[in-house]
Amino acid sequence: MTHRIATSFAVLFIVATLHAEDGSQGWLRYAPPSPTGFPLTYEAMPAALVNLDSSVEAASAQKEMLRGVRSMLGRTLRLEATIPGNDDAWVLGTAEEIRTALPGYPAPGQADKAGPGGFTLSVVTAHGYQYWIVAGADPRGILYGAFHVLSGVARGESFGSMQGSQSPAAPVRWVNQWDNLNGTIERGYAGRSIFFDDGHVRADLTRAGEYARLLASIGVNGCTINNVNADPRLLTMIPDVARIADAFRPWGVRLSIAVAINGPQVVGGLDTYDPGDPRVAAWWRAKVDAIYAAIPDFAGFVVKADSEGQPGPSQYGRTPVDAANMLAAALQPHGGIVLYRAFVYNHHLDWNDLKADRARAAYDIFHPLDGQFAPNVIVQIKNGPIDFQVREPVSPLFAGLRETNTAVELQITQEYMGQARHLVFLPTQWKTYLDFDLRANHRSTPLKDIVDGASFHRPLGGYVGVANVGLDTNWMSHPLSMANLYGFGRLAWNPNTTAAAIAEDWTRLTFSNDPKVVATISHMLLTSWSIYEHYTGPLGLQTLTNITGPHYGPAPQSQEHNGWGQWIRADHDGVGMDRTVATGTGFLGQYPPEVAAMYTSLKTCPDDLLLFMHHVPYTYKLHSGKTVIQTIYDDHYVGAQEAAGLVAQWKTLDGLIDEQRYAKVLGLLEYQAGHAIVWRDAIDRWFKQISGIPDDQHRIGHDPDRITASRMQLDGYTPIDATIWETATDGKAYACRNRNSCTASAHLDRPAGWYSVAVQYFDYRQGVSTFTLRLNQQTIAAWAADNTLPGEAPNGDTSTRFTLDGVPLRPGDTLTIEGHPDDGEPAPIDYIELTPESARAPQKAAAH
Ligand code: GCW
Repeated sequence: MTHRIATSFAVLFIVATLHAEDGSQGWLRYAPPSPTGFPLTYEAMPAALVNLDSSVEAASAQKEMLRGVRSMLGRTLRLEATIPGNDDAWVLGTAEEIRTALPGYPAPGQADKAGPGGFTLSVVTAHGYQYWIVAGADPRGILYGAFHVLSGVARGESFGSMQGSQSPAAPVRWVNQWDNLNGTIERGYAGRSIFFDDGHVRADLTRAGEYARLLASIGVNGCTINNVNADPRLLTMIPDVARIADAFRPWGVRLSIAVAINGPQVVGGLDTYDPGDPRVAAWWRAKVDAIYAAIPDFAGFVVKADSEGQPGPSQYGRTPVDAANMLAAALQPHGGIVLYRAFVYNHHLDWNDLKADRARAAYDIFHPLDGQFAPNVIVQIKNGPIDFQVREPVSPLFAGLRETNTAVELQITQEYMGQARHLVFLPTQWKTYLDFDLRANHRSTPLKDIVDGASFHRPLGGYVGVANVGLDTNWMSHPLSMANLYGFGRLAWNPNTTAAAIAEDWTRLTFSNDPKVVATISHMLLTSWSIYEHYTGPLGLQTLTNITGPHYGPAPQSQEHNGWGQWIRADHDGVGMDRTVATGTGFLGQYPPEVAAMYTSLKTCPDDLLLFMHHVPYTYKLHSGKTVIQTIYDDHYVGAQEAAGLVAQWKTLDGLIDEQRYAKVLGLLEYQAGHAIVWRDAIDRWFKQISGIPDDQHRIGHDPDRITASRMQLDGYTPIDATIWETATDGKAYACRNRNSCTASAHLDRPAGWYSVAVQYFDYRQGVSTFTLRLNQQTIAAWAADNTLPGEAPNGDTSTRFTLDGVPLRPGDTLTIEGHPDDGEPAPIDYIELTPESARAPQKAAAH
């Protein structure tokens, strides 16, 4: 958090003049499109609307058209039962219904080319009247068409420019929610489950319906409501689950559940869950029949088995095919499908075995099974071979399954990507996966064409996004994280959409059409992944976060010396996993030959994945000409600088967007900029220590602007070890224990001038310690450590800073931090940093 002395009046004034927005509507705000910057073309819009289709989806489309047009354009459309012969009208219906009612459809030269789920927008002129047509290939298509129209209106597009046919790229466009029955969400960062509470389905499912509306607006057609680490008891709650399906149905979102393969034993009373046992298959058949009796449009099952402690077919010497096909057989008569996850690996790998490699697991297990899965099974494969890291290569399994349906699993929730506290726009990253050409059979086979079914002529397949929205009013906690949910839908609908188009459209819908707002936020979104990569784990090292803890702050050592296999094999001489066939784990041999050759050769292996593929000395020179170690150092300085730049960019929007979201995002970006410094310092210190190679710019460990607690005069504060040494200065935090308050004072000898004063401290999940900052005798700031960061000890998860700008300092001044512990949180501190604000005009800050 950053604060300024004596600016509260200005802030209050702004609050009073701007309309507040809470983010609950996501990108469906239906705000009036400002007429500045584009022509308003809706004068000619028909005043009537006819809906020819009787489906629930078309009823939603109709309601949505009325709501959107009224909200954006201030007009109330008149509903007509049939196409009026004496007035213009919007016409909603299936292409077939429209052809019957309006013989002129489609107008010459306007072929209706919409495939399943698709729509065609066009204008038909008959008896001198205009009919603005939203023709769905089916009921869902009508709904998607209506949302498309409304999105266009919100962005100031004319109906003319929207005309034409669109169809979704793939049939499966699902989100997975990792919601637990007790109401918590695994890797969810936006509050509790919208579906479950305390072991039950919530009585009030309003949010489930609102979620389905958001999903429908971006073409998502399925939602798996529970954690893939599945609780078998859900299988006993079908009547209640059916209520969620009822909330989804008007929006064309089909419900799916994740199932535990041991269900027959845990809740079914059998003494086995062996997929080869006929009693087990019969149990699943009966269960599935019961589900369809309650939920006729039930979509199917998602399965995580034999992974991270989940039960699986291996218990009985069976394979994923045995388990998947047994479930598929039960679902097949009803049209249901199984998404069987390929995230199966041994998390007790032997660190000492240089051939062991978690990245190999999915291919090693699933490739031999290619061609054996039932037609209604899809193998759901994470984009990369490890686990949603900041950068990974594409999983080679996508090219290894040519007679099997596949779907790509992308992670919308920012588990390894800053947990909705850091801005990371993921479509930029996803595009690098979707566009990556695996060169199967030496021809163009980009990932998007494989999962669409085009490359290997598969009838089923698509996109799954792990979303994890929660009860937080704005769904994903960080207002800008919603761009990731939106972007997932857009890419699942059309993977050729550019990240820039997604960023721009989302910004227009979510904030405003003001060109400055659009340009600024789009730019921030589009650069954010690269910024995050710079200050976390560059060169293919993975995120370098605490993989045995919350997956949040820096903790590179946690990757090593354990069974999880996220190793980077950093030692005194070099770093990186040798995954070559000749000398390494052989992982690269899982790729088709052209890709394997590209990664194997140091000449062609891209720098940004080098250390994922190779072990090299720290002094190895990259294509950029710089050494590996200097690149690691520099990238972290660049990244922290860029994160600070995000704050500056956002501040240029003050007054251009509502104060509520402006302030919320500003607070988050300031926190992120501070945490980027924690990341930078930790990773650079760690690599400097392990490599013994100095930074050629002498930055690491030389922070002339800092006064560490160890150099202050302490009253009550005592040193404790940071649990991850590199995340605090000299591995120590200073804690206030067994006292009500403690102080740390620094006597200053800085040149007189204006300074930004940052206090680096630790904020645990538990407890709300309070701090005051005094300049000589005067209190200049007070704040509370109330950010519930994911940790209970001083480390990179909890290290954070409070910043006060515009502080006038003179030699001889004393700055004192007074900490008051609370509930086991000992008001821990690390250092003060005094940054001269040489450019600042003195009158902008308050005198003391
Ligand atoms: O990324 C890891 C997560 C687990 C998750 C697992 C998976 C649901 O840390 O929380 O479990 O992946 O995808 O199954």
